[in-house]
Amino acid sequence: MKHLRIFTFVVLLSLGFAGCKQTNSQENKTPTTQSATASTTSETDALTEGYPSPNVQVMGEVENPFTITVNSLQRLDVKSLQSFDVVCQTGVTTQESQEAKGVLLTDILEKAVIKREGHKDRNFYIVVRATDGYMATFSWIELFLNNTGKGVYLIYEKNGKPLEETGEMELISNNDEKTGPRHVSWVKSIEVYRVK
Ligand SMILES: Nc1nc2c(c(=O)[nH]1)N[C@H]1C(S)=C(S)[C@@H](COP(=O)(O)O)O[C@H]1N2
Ligand SMILES: [Mo]
Repeated sequence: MKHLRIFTFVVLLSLGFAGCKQTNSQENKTPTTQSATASTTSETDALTEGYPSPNVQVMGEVENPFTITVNSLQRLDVKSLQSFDVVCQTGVTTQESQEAKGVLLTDILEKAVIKREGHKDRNFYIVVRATDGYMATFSWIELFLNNTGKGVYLIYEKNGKPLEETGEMELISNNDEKTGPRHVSWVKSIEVYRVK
C-alpha cells in the first residue's frame, strides 16, 4: 500500500513536469512505431511527443489546398526572425533568443485563398495541428488585421540548422505575450474553418 502511494506520487510529479518541459527531450523519436491516429484519442494535457511530418497540409475553407514541404516553403517569401523566445503559460522560458527562418502564416493563407464570400465574411478560425494532437488556434482578424499576424511564422530552420527534434516545421507566434501556447512543434496541418 505504501509502495503504491509512493508510486502514484512519483507518477503525478512527473506528469506535472511534463506539462512544461524546460529542455528539449532527449528521448528517441520512433516515427514508425508511433500511432498516427494519436490525435483521435483524448488529448487534454497528456500529449505524447510528436514525430516529424515531412509535409504540412493546408486545407479546409480554401480555394487551393496544397502541401508544404521544407523545399517548397523555401521557395516562398522567406523571412528571418532575429530572435524569439518560447515562454510557457506558466512563465517558464523553454527557449531563448532563437534565430529562425520561415514564412508568414498570412502569406501561406494568401496562397491558399480563404473562401470569403464577401466583405463581411470574415469569421474564420485557423487551426495549426501537430502530429501529437497539439494545436493552436488563430482568428482571421488577428492574423490579417492585427499585429499578431505579423509575428506568426511557419519555420524550417533554427540557429542556422534544420529542425530535427521538433519535426520538419514548427510554428511560432512571436507577438504573443506568452509564446509557448501557440508554439507548435511537429506541424502537420493548417486548417481553415468558417464559424458556423
Ligand atoms: N506539438 C506540440 N507542440 C507544443 C507542445 C506539445 O505538447 N506538442 N507543448 C507546448 C507548450 S505547453 C509549450 S510551453 C511550448 C514549449 O516549447 P519547447 O518545449 O519546444 O521549448 O511548446 C508548445 N508546443
Ligand atoms: Mo506550456
